[in-house]
Amino acid sequence: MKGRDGNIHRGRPKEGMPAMISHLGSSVSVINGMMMAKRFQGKTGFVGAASSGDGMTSTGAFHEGLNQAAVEKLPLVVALANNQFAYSTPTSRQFACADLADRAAGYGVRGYSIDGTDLLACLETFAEAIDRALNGDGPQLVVGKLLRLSGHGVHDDASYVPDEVKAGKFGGDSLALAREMIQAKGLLTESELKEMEAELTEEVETAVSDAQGEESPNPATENWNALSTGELVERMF
Ligand SMILES: Cc1ncc(C[n+]2csc(CCOP(=O)(O)OP(=O)(O)O)c2C)c(N)n1
Repeated sequence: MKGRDGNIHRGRPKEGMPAMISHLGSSVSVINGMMMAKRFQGKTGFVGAASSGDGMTSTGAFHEGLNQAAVEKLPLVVALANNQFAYSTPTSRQFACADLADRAAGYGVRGYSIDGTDLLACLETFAEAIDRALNGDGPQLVVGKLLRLSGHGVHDDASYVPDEVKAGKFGGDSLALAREMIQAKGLLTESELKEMEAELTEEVETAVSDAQGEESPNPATENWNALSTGELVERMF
């Protein structure tokens, strides 16, 4: 695929470029850092978004990140896809609470539990969560229940998913169900839907390609001052 820099990027980072092969648990802290930086710069009117799987919520990094976001009342919205399996581990071996959204209360965070295959429920819930985050309500944890219809990776045939789970309430294909709903409600015509899908695919591919085409940070020229200004550091030494 061709990035905005005109180069062809084939879905993998450039040679020698540090890459995060698994974001498991750490994405919340990265977003927190970006939001803290904006706060220090006096910026307002922004929301930070992080997405996670059910498995990621069992990592220490996720706990630390969400706790920090809650204490700092950061405008964070976490989209958590509970697809019932962390790789091949079923949720019964992953957490002991009745619903993953129950965890939110322990952090002092608002939790939402929704059917992740229901596009309208997702849109309404995220609109509310974003609004609350923007208006100073702190982090919002949205848990959507669904089923991963493929393996965790190309090497995984997902044969560990029982047939009754596939046939269960959340076993549908979210995209197919969204298309059906949009057409049943007459929200878009077939060709408008195809056009929108093509536009969104292009947008995502361009974003991935742009990110992969960016230069790595140069440690020698980066400003590493997190809590103080460069001016302050210069005055101290
Ligand atoms: C930092 C880190 N810790 C552990 C792993 C091993 N690991 C790979 S996938 C996975 C489970 C991921 O579960 P989930 O977040 O539910 O994603 P899904 O399997 O549904 O895609 C684990 C623990 C890893 N890749 N990286």
